Amino acid sequence: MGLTIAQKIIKNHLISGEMKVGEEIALRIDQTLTQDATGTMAYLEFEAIGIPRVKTKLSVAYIDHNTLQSGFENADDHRYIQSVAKKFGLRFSRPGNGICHQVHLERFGVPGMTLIGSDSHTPTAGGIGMLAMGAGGLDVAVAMGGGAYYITMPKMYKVNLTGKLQPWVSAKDVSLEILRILSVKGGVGAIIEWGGEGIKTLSVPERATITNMGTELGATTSIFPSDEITKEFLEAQGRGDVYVPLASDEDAVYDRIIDINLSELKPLLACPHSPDNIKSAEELKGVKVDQVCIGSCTNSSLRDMLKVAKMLKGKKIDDSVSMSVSPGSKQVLSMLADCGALSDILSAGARVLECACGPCIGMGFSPNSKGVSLRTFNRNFEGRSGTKDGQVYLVSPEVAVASALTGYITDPRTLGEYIEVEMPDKFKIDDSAVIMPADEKEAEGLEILRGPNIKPFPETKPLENQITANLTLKVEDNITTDHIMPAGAKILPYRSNIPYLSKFCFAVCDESFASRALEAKSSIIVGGSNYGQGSSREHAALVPLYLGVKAVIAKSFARIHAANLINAGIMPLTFENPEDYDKLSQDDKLTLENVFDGMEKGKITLSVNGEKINLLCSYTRRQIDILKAGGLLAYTKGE
Ligand code: MIC
Ligand code: SF4
Repeated sequence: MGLTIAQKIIKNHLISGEMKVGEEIALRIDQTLTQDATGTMAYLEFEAIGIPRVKTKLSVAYIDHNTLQSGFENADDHRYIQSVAKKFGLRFSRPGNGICHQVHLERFGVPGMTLIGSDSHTPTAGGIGMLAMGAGGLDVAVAMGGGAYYITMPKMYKVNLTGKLQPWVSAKDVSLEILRILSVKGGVGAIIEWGGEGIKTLSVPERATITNMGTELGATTSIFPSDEITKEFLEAQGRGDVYVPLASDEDAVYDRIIDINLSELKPLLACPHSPDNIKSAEELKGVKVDQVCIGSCTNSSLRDMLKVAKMLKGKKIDDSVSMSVSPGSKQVLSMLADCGALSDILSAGARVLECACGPCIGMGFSPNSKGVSLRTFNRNFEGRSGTKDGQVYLVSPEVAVASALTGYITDPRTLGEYIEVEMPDKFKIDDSAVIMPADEKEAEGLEILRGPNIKPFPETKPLENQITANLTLKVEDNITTDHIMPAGAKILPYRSNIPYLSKFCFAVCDESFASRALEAKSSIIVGGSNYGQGSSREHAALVPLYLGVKAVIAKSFARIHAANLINAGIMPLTFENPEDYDKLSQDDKLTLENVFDGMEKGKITLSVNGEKINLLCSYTRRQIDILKAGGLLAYTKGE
């Protein structure tokens, strides 16, 4: 039987396990990346594991999320990460060098290799045929130490593209169309491979927009073949030597095939507050727009920015609109400057922000009260922009600029003649903002620089066989990590200070949760389906751990979050009968009985109000041992 692209890469990197859907497999990891908001914790964990040097082929520590440095906290964290990188053998990408995924695609990604990153949009590198996955910081720390990365062998989906995008329709619309088809949970447990004749019309940056947003489907990752287009891109980046061709076998078998005709797509928008809440620009035309933001790891390539600049050239954005443009990398920004496109953007009235995540993670540029904000980003979860009642729509750069010019949601097809952009044969290569590690000898004498904001990892205890706890919070379907552990300018500086962060846990849903949980000492959270979708932030597990959460019972879980819970020693459990969700109420006293035996059998009994409810778990041997030890760190140290 033939293999898919992902199956081929998995086969080449398989350390243990069988490549059977649903089985746990262990993969050898070639490259890792971290960003600052998850990085500090990941490196503290790496230090705790106690390995003196990273063992991967390449590991990069990026600073891109919190670059405001509004107090000492971030500057301290950045200095810590920089000193760790130098000592342990990682490259350090300075703040301002760009968003990790954009820079990794440009400068470091290699087709056919495996990459894990402590950021859920790591699959962006699937745009050049890498098997790239988002993971919790602890999993990245283990991989840096040469350990395997464990996943459940995913199903294989194929999206077959035919036709060609019509003028004013873009790769972002392909992402939004697949979200419309599959929803935010439709990719859970699957790898999405993009293929068909239509892919020959898509450049690497367009492919990367699509693999980037595969994260919003809940997919394990998304991947494109590595072909002539990949080769051209790598050559233009001066990295032609890392090119290898990669394609699926003719007789590869897929669990599901979805057909999309690119020629039929229209400009789309994801309406508040979910990336799968899709409507067309035609339907929404006339909605007043207050703010437009262009950038993020989804749409910040040179190609996107040149298009934006061309659309804005000689024009003015509407007086009522405030617009920002954040180029994805220093390479993009300096090429925009060199060709004059930057001044076209500025002359049109847009603000140019730093090459960083910026508004995407609520680091400034929050919309006005109830403000309508059109963003070329990938997430529009409630409150993520920093304005609780902000109305965020996810759009392509074309829809964003068309709407900025008119002040209303505008179908760019009404703008008239289409604007084509030409890509350069050679990108401007300047890696001066990437600091190389010290050699092994020099590294021995180097000191790690720590600031007072870095607080220790929360205490963990081995699991108990009987758990009695209060149901301190009951939440609905599709709870995101932005609900569990919000980010934004006020909180992000404290990503290495779990006690402080804990005050904000679930604040979007219930401001009194944190104090209630602390008081209860031992608690259980109940959720609906797709609990923990979104970010890879392990803080969404470490903070509940600190607050005494022992288990989360939900109808279903998002992949990375479930893994992070187990890594933190918190049990993710699902209802055998989803209707039992209705039987539970906040403040119920819950008892999980015979936990050890139940974990082996895959079924644990919950006693509540004199009634018994069956809960399911399908932990592997390794996961049972991790949970029993009180989390992956304790388990790894005890091994
Ligand atoms: C996000 O887009 O939510 C983030 C911020 O990049 C996160 C990582 C984090 O929370 O630090 C992600 O996607 O994993
Ligand atoms: Fe940064 Fe936004 Fe991308 Fe997350 S989704 S990595 S915050 S740009």
